[in-house]
Amino acid sequence: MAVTAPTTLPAGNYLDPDSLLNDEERLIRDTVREFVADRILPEVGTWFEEGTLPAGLAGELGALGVLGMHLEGYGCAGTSAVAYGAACMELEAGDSGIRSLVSVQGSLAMFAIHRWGSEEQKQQWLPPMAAGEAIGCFGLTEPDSGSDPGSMRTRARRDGDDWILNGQKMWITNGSLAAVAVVWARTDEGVRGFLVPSGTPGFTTQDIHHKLSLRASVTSELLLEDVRLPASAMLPEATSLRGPLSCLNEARYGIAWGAAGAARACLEAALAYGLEREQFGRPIASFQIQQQKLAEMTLEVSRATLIAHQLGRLKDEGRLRPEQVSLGKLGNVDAALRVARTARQVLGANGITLEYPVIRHMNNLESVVTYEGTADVHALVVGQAVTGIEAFR
Ligand code: TGC
Ligand code: FAD
Repeated sequence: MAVTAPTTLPAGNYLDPDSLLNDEERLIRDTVREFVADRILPEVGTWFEEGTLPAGLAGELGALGVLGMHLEGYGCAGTSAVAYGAACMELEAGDSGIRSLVSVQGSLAMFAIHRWGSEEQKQQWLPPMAAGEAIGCFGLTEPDSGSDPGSMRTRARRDGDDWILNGQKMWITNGSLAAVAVVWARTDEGVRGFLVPSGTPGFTTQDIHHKLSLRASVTSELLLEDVRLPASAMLPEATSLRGPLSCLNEARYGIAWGAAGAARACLEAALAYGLEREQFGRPIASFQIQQQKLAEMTLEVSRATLIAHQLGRLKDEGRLRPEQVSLGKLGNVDAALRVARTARQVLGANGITLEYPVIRHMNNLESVVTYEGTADVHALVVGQAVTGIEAFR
């Protein structure tokens, strides 16, 4: 018979990272956690299985106040970076696909307009995007340009005052849902960004099916065939690859937090299961091998959470560097994948079903480790930062 004593520390808050949040950040975190518990967790297994998202979800996330929440003005809340990160953590504890919807909307599409757009573009698009009435997507990747976006083939050429766009974008989150696509294209003046409203003649989307990962998320191909846009559709301030890459920093920052949330959800599921499930007359959590797994998962979640907080603190102080974001994205997604794979084993056969969240997180994280810069790309960024030697080419 196992000897049991009261638990003394919560696995998901072992080093008390909650104490690093101020009152406002904790309130925002708690509000998002409650939304995830009430609205996402009861249904997300079904959305994942069916490969769908409810049509009104963006509006609900807008009402919750998480779309572009860290941006200032234009209907955005202007919260701290830590508050935004804490929200991402809770959303991804629900599902990476839901965090993706929020990341792409706020950190990629809205940030691109906020940082690089004209005043008219900001007035037109940001308020409805913050409310979730207009969804945005971000088209950088192409079939032959993933890790190396500088090799993009999508082209924009001037025709009088207009621009004509031709090309193809691939793997675009929210693509077919979007009222506006931020499309990056090569021009004679360098890489420029364009706002392409849905319904523009020559602009079509096609959803990508048969995904076994990030199923509660829409992923599409964007096709641009002689798409004519007025001069006012170009983001005036972005004049090189620096434009889109600066947006990626924002989304990667949210992912570093989000991955820690997915890991925490897997750890908590494994712990609850281990305490409940009995084999050989004892709860499986009473066996040393399982306790070692639980201890290692607790360590990974604690480390990832503290890394996320430190990135947030640096960001709020205006000192966060892209190379530091790369370390956070690399380390936290890797940790989350290891936690998810370990947790899945703790659940035995039950670990392969959607009755429990673990295999859903595990499969989702295979996308998270690939998008927004693969683990290899981020390792090379960190490698360059510490050696001074570029190893991409
Ligand atoms: P490189 O020559 O190094 O840089 C070109 C210009 O950009 C500047 N720069 C950055 N600026 C801001 N933030 C960053 N992270 C930056 N990285 C580079 C750089 O200073 C330079 O500026 P300038 O003014 O001198 O021209 O560019 P490179 O072609 O050698 O590429 C470097 C590399 C490999 C790191 C970059 O291409 C890269 O990050 N590749 C990965 C691509 C990627 O992450 N794609 C993501 C697409 S979006 C997505 O996946 C959404 S998923 C949905 C979700 O988020 O949930
Ligand atoms: P590749 O770049 O072809 O890489 C293949 C392999 O080669 C990887 O293991 C990579 O690490 C490795 N590799 C590449 N270069 C090097 C090198 N120099 N040294 C060593 N190894 C290297 N993109 C968008 O623009 N917008 C989106 O909204 C978006 N959403 C996405 C949603 C999902 C679900 C997924 C899966 C992807 C999404 N992407 C999006 C695309 C994503 O950003 C790319 O998949 C990613 O950048 C990697 O590109 P790739 O798939 O072409 O892989």
